[in-house]
Amino acid sequence: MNVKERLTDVLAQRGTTLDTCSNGALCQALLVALRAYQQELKPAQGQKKLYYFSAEFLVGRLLRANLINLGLEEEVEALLKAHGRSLAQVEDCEPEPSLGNGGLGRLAACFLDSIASLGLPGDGVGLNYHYGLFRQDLKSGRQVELPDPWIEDDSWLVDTGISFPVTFRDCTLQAKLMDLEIPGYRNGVCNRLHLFDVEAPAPAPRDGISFDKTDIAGHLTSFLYPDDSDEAGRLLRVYQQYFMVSAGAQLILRELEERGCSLQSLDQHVVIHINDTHPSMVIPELIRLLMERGVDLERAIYLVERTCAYTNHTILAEALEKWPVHYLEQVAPQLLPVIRALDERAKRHCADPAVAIWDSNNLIHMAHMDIHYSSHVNGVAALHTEILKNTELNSFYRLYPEKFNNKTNGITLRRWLMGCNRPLSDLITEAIGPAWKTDAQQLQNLAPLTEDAAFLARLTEVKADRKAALAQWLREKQGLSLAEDAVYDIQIKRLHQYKRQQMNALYAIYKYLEIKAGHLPQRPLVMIWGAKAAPAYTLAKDTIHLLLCLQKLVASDPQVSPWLSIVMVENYNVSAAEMLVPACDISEQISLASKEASGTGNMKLMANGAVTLGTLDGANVEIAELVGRDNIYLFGRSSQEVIDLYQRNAYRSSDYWQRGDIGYLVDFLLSPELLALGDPQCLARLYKDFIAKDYFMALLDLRDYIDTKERCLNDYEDRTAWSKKMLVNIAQSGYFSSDRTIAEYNRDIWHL
Ligand code: 26V
Repeated sequence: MNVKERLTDVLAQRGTTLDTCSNGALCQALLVALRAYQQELKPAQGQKKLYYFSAEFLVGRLLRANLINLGLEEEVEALLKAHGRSLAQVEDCEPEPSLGNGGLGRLAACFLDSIASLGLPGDGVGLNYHYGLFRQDLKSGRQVELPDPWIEDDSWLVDTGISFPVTFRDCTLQAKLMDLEIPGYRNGVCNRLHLFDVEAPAPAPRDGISFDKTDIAGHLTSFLYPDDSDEAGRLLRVYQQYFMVSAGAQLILRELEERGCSLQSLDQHVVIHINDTHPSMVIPELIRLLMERGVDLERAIYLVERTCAYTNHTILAEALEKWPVHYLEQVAPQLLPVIRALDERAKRHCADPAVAIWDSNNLIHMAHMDIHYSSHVNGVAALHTEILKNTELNSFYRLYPEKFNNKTNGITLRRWLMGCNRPLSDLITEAIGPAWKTDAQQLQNLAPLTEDAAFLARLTEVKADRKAALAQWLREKQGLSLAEDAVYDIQIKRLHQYKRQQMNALYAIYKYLEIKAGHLPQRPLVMIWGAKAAPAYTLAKDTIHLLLCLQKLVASDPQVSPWLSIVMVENYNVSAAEMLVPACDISEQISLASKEASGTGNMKLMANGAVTLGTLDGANVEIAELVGRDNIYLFGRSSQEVIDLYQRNAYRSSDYWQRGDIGYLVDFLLSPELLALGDPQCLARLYKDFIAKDYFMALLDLRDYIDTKERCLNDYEDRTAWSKKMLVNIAQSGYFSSDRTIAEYNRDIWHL
């Protein structure tokens, strides 16, 4: 049956037709039709199979991505069009599975796409959160968190009927295996994302996102790891982690047996990738399960170490998980003898307390366990890996230099160019043919077109169209009216001080005051932020408050509003990113150097023709090398200078505040204009943080940031020169295809 027959069949069963059904019903029918398609495809085969363990898979909407990979996008688009329907409107009815916080979870989703598209045998293992990350409403100047359900009667989830018992200290729960299918790009392969769920999930909390965190049986899979600001939240997180790894490890052993392989050859047939420390308990759990099946401890350790590989995604100390021993005692006491043995063995190898698994405060260092007992450890961009080796994990690097390697992150261009920006994708294909879709390095064939005036004009036109589409979307969603001939300056990522949204807010104040003083820009500037703040992260929420106050201040000032717009996008998620990324002119990648492990938004924006304004941090370093200094705007202190400042404890933000050229921007937080609009307590807290602490050194780089951004805006006015910069960025973005990243993981680590 072709897709048209399948779809009409499904609709007929539901008593409706392509001409009469609602967009929502059409969306569901398409989903059901595609699922049937996918179930006929085969998983990639091989001697060895990868299990990619991650607490987050931020897959986003699946309808268009699956249509693209199944090779059905154009056929379905034409079919819908023939009936006066639009795929864009239909896909808007699909609830987004927001099963991740940000970069780490989205990376895992891009990786699954590339693993399947390269035809590699590899499945994801994670949790089936019913509400994922909270939905963010912006009300009265504040973020309000609400549950965000995505599972409907028709969902992409396939109930496998398989379940595994997971035994906690106080109870045993069945882990039900629900799968999402992951089709490869037009290659007949369909791998799987295994999401474990509890059997009897509790209903959604009615009021916001608070719920009984001690109801483990009901709520274990309700939310993507909830608030860790209280003990019940942290404990629930340990329950989630153990549930995921125990069920995942049992699945691995079951499949090993089904393939007729012996436990003794585990490392020949299985590779386990540990995505950050959330799945780290898979190491002791798998050792425990092997021992239950008769393998002795030393042999089990040997096998598991050779099977596991670990990726580190951050150098921020507060983000490195350390669980108190009594949490593990409460959740899964059966792991403690194994962890004790692993720790003693590690201590025999090296007595340095800096590398202990079980420290003198009875904390278990998950990353330390990963490094001692994995065969490979990698960072996610060149600079990040160097910092791990030379600074953060130096003691480990000296112990195990051969384990450390770099794997620079990547993104799937199938979603982040073909999916979200068809006009650009088609323009590229018209110029260089379609081979770039499976071999992204071929985007470099665009480079000679920097001399082709007609092509550059079309590129500029596509960008203008995407900006108009974004403006239209924001008009419908948020009632905004944005100038379409403006420069679109965009910062989209989780809200965190190290990412320095607050520094960008100070630039907005600078621009506002300049305009008030009669220094008008050459064209309007639209500044856009999209960001969720962790529910208990006060300063992040204060920053959202500041941005919303500035949005109001500017919008209500007729002298300023023709020249400047400040926009906080509500509920920034993957679907919003798909609207924002194609429309961006200036990509804000302004983290404090050394703090952003890689960034992946930087890559998505670059591939869509945005020019980066950034620090030499994370993968920005590699972007700068690829595009050259003329096609990126760099500013700020280097990672080494920042690391030295921390080591010498030598940064005093008050020194910078006292300088006449930036202090007044901070002082504006307590101006009568802002105090009239905002909450004095929030604004004062931010103000005080800037002058008395500023741990992530926004004031250190502010002057350079303002000057560089002004230069960038000025350069934008040479429209031809700017369009060349856009094109160089697109042409060089092929390196950041996750196909390249995954090929490297496979070549150096997995050997599938
Ligand atoms: C976690 C937490 C949790 C506690 C509060 C503070 C905090 C700060 C950061 C994190 C990050 C956890 C790991 C993570 O998401 N890392 C991101 O991984 C991306 C994919 O490798 C990478 O591009 C981002 O640079 C990195 O921040």
